[in-house]
Amino acid sequence: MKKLLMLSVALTLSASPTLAQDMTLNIYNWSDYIAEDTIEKFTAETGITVVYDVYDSNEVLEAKMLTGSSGYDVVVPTSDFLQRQIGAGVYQPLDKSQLPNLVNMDADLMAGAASFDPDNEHAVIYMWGTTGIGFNAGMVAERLGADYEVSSWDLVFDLETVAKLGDCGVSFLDAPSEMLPAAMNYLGLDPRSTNVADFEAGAALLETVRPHIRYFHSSQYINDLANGDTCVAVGWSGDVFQAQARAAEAENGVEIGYVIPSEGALQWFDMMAIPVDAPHPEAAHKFINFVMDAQITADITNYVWYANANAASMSLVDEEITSDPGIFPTDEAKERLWGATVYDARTDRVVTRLWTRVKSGQ
Ligand code: N2P
Repeated sequence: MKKLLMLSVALTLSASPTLAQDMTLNIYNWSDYIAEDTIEKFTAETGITVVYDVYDSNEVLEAKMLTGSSGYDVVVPTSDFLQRQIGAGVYQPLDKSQLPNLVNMDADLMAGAASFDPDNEHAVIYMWGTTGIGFNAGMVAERLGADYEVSSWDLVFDLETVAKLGDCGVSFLDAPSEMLPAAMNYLGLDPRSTNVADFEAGAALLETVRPHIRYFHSSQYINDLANGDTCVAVGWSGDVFQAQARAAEAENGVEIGYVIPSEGALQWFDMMAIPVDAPHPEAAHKFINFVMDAQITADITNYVWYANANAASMSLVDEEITSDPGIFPTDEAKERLWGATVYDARTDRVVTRLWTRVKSGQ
């Protein structure tokens, strides 16, 4: 009976391939990274049902992509990871004839993304941001003095400073390719270096401050900062602003700030791409095109507080966001940002080994 049923399902599917292909879409995106109504609107417009899963780490996404048969139709790797995964044959070229909204994209930012994906063949920018420091203004002032201005990586990398914050809770991202370069940069080394000795030096610095770090996690800090359960987080721009917004909404007196530290920070680009074995590539193109609609992208930015690369959306983005230098850095701050380096397999192994050591604290 079961066999028969399966056979009839298979027959139905093959009898109307387009219909079957178009009706569902499996999306795998970062957590806290989409407006509340984006998926609803997409389904209303297209009739396509969406299964939406989330992650908070490029490594987790990469493991799934390299294994294959993930079942996902749209995924959102960061550009350096994207490049490595393209090299592994993980993504299909986009059919740009199905993406008319590409005209909305900012040409300069897309040209920048093309350095990871020539001609933007496989991916479109979803959102971008920086990796900086989120902090609870009141708790930090209590411990470091009302005059202390949070503007430097000293807050988390200077042992004497971070030691004073240990009791209120400091968290680091569980993102080795972001944390190690930040530490290297603080030491005056090139954050884009792939020298083993430079990674070792960065890891040594992180191990020194490790006793004062409460946890390594890449999404938990949003709520913790918002609730006053932690006071400092190395985190992603928009996520820190979401913590700020949640605290404001809760009217709990918690005041959260975000800084791109004076020594500089990583600027990253998250890219929408379609796995080579995606079950619904046509629906995937529809979704990517839908996101590139000026209003839809503006709605996402207005909700998640991340900068987008959609020039046509800018006039629809809240002024509070476009004018915030933590979200859209000033030209002067931009000079201090660095782009991600693509690690080959050997470098990746070094980074993974050192990261395990830093996290375990031994
Ligand atoms: C969203 C995090 C996206 C930034 N929560 C990571 N590149």
